[in-house]
Amino acid sequence: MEDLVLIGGGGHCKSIIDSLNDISEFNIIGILDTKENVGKIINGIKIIAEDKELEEYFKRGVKNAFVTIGGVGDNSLRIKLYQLTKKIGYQFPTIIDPTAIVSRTVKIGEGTFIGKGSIINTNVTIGSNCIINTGTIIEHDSKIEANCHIAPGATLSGAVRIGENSHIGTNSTVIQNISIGSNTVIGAGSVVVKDIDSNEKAFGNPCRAVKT
Ligand code: JB3
Repeated sequence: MEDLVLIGGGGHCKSIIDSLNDISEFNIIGILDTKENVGKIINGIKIIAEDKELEEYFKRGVKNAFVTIGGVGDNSLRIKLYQLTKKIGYQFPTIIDPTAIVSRTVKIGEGTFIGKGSIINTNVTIGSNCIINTGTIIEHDSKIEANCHIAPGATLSGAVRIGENSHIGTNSTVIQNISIGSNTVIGAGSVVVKDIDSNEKAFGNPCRAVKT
């Protein structure tokens, strides 16, 4: 098994460790987190160091990393850590929970996590460093760009397009052929029946952008 270092030791990290335990493809050498958390044990895995040790671990031969910080709405820290880690030379696996149903025709970028019970139908494309969280449904021909978080229970119907860095809230519904732009947050439980632009915060049924 190849060595793997996780970055961020919170709730989302626990979800990913749980999936990795059922995949047994990687040897998790430890978690990197902030100074005050070094030494803590998260689902049986130790927080071994701060981010500044990433280069040292790479030099020692650890070639795989995974960003296990989640983020609800603001994923700037996820993106920063992903870019920093990639620059050092780390590779990022795609982690798919064994209970997810993923069509053979789906394309998934590096560093993306597909959570328990998700259903990803035919011809879907998902970019890098995304979170497709527990129990989501992504229907045929949908396209999700990099750094997106599709939160638990969200349903995207056919040919939906989500721009990069966007967050689709827990249990939201997006009907077929809808486009949602980049850097946009869709609030939990929304029903999206019309396109939503980039850089918006939107919520409700029907989902409407709010002036911030
Ligand atoms: O909604 C769901 C199902 N999950 C949420 C997930 C998507 O996002 C979850 O409920 C949380 O809202 C969030 O999960 P996350 O990111 O694990 O949140 P939290 O439990 O607060 O853990 C964040 C961890 O990142 C903490 O251990 C922080 O100390 C750590 N952290 C903060 N800044 C950092 C840094 N770790 C590293 N390596 N580097 C940092 O700069």
